[in-house]
Amino acid sequence: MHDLDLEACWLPFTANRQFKAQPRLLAAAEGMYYTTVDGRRILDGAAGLWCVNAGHCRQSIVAAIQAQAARLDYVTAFQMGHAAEFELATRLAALAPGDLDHVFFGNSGSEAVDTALKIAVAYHRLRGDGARTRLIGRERGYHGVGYGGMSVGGISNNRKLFAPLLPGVDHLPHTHDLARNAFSRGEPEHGVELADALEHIVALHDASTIAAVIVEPVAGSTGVLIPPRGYLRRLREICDRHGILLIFDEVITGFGRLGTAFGADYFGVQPDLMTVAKGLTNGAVPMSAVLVRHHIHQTFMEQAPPGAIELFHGYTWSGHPLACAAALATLDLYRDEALFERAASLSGVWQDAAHALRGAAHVVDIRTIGLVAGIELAPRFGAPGARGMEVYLRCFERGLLVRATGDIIALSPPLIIAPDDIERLFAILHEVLAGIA
Ligand code: PXG
Repeated sequence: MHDLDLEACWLPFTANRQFKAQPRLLAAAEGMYYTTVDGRRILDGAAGLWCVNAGHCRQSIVAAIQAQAARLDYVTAFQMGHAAEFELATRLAALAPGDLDHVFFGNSGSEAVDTALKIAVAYHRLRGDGARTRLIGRERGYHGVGYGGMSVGGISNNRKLFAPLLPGVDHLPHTHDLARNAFSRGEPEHGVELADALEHIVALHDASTIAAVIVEPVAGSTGVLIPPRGYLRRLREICDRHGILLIFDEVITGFGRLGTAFGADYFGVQPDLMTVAKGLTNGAVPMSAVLVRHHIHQTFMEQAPPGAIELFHGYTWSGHPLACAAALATLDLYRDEALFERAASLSGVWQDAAHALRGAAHVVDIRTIGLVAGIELAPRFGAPGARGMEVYLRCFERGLLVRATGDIIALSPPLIIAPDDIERLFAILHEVLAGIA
């Protein structure tokens, strides 16, 4: 590897100069572990990046991709199809809660989000409610990096250099409340009233101008922000009262992360549209999807003249055969190994282990839900994020992959993690925390 030239590749969301001075290169993966180019094993505490829910390089997924690549490599999804995309859509519709019974395929979470926002605005327009164009996101929300997702997103670093963003976007306040909710298990007790901010936005702009609200059921990227008890239900009620569509961005919470198929199931709240990606193919091939409720899809089918295209939107790789093959094999694994149920039954052990870090050096909050944990550290004076980054780097040296976002360590292992790996993971993290300033 000494002759590998790192210069030309511009890595995303990465300190490129620091990385290239001290690169971390992975060569292989299996089950719960990566192997580095120099042969070290790394326990995957992040499921890659919240996506490898069934563990790495699962044989049935590998075989399905290989067979599909040899049989039928590519089919345009425009006025054309292949069996796997229809089969996959049917299975996703059956897995999804309520009447989310139509599925539009994309290739990334960002594309799914932009697709969902476009469907929401177009739906109102088709019904003759064309003034409903306003989109409501949330502070600290992450919905990918397209102009739509970035605009409804609420992370300043992701937005500030790229203006002008979409006009007509407002944000709900985030729900993070260390003073009242520190060290919560599951949904924190305080903060349901934060959903009422939507009523204020409605009062300001009038409901007749608002198309949709988009939130992550649990905000992942900004450090595991779990909704206060009753919060999502109240958002749903306010949306219903005012004819506003509710979009759940389940790119992270989908496919068992919370011990249920989707976050909507965990919280018992029905969204009108749902975006998924990541765990859909176990990370093996890029793919995303938007799931849409029956009446929304029906509106498009009824409004366009017979023979006309109903939605002028789509991607060259929508429903790509390799992605469909990977997704079908992934859904089989989730079902056959009962991985969502496994996540639910392991969740107690996982959360106990996470909360046992209470009192460890620098830890100011631990929050857990399903097979997720957010460990918030006190920032170093004058250097926010530095401590989180050091923990990330030290963990990697010690053979553990975590995700650091600012000074929050996010943990989200593959759902196949065994109790002894849970113990190992937190033991490494504990030692690392004890060893840094
Ligand atoms: N929505 C949500 C909720 C996400 O978590 C996206 C959309 C965008 O997906 P794509 O496939 O376009 O990347 C995401 C992506 C992190 C991290 O540090 C999380 C994501 C991306 C990058 C970093 O937790 N999630």
